Amino acid sequence: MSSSPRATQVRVPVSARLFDRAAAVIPGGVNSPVRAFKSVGGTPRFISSARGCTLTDADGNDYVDLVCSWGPMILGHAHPDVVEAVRRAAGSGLSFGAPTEAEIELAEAIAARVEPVQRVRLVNSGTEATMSAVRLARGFTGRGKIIKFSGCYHGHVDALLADAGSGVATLGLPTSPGVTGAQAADTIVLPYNDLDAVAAAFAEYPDQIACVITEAAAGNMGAVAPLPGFNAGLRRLTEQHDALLIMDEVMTGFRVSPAGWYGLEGVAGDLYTFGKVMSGGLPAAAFGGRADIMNRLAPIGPVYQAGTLSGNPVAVAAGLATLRAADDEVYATLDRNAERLGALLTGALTAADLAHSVQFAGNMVSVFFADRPVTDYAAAKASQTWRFPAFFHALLDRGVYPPPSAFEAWFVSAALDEDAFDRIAAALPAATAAAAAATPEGPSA
Ligand code: KE4
Repeated sequence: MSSSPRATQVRVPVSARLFDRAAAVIPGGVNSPVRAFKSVGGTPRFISSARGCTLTDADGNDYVDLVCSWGPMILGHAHPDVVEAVRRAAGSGLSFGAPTEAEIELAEAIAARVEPVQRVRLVNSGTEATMSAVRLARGFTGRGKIIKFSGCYHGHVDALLADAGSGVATLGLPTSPGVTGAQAADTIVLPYNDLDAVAAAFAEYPDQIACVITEAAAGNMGAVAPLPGFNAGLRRLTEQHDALLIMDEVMTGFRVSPAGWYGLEGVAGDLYTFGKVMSGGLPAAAFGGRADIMNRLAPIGPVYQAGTLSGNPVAVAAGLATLRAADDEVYATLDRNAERLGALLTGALTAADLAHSVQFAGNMVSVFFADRPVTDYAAAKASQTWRFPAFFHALLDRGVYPPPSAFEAWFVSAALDEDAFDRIAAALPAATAAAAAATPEGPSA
């Protein structure tokens, strides 16, 4: 598979060869679509190693990492405490199919940080977490319909792929073939940040809606924070109609504060989903919430949910070590780094006289080429996303690696240092110039 016509200043012959070889055995050459650079063009970088805030690709090029594995790496890569915890756990066995004390410790750590979470079940991915939480909400309420929001992404769950964000938005897929009408029929998709639409849906479907699932703060259409009162309004409407509120904190959880978005806003969900940071970058995730709801889960309740590797001791060790190392100074550094990145972006985009909205959802950052703040998916799609590929590649060519999509949040780590910010600052003038020179037709052939 050859890369698209985009030229890059950086030579990546090894990544190009690996991409061609990968495509011969892995669909699209990647194991998750957004990694394929489809919306920005060019050759995906095959990463050979990472340390601190630096990624190193197979050609030996270094990059300042602003993806952080899509969120997990708040401490930076190969943090010694995390690596040592993983090494020690691995040396005691990789998987037992039986309970371990460490799983209790991780569940306790999650519950201790997020006050509404009384019970936790560990799973292997955010998708499993949201799929399980929705099934539990339906089982608990006896209702079938669910509300989600356009542009929010909750993993590749059949019922939740409608008008989703992240890779679905990145690839411009309206939804996904293979999701049958029956599977999607009970999913009501509404505009994000629109409480009137939520109230109208509850009025239209009285006693039929099991839950509202929302990203506690949206990161999968780019960083779009809930407007003041939106989450509180969801809380009020779900309580009023005996439906459950599922706060999807897979992305925000333990990143935007020690208690995720809940720690910033204080609106309690009935159920939560977590992933990413709580896994330390290994495959672990969780869902949790009110004990009276969670106790409906097998083996003590009738709602079935299971997983061969759920609570895997090595993944749990990485998650525990990450949460334990994430002290107040780490969170203060994450917030400082996000603000500094945002200020550099705003300064460069303003100097280039480009219409822009640099937006935050806690310490998650995004750049929209728009002349006003983006508050929902329609506005995100209406922004000048055609400027993003040139902006992205100009940064990548200069050793800065942001998410390869206009519909993703940028993630800082506490490992970003002065050299990293110097490199970002040095790369931005060329990036904003490239964005300014871009046209809706894309790069000249
Ligand atoms: P996973 O199944 O990918 O572990 O988690 C799904 C998920 C659920 N909820 C939220 C709020 C999420 O952001 C995600 C996954 N996030 C994307 C990044 N935008 C994963 C990146 C990818 O698909 O490769």
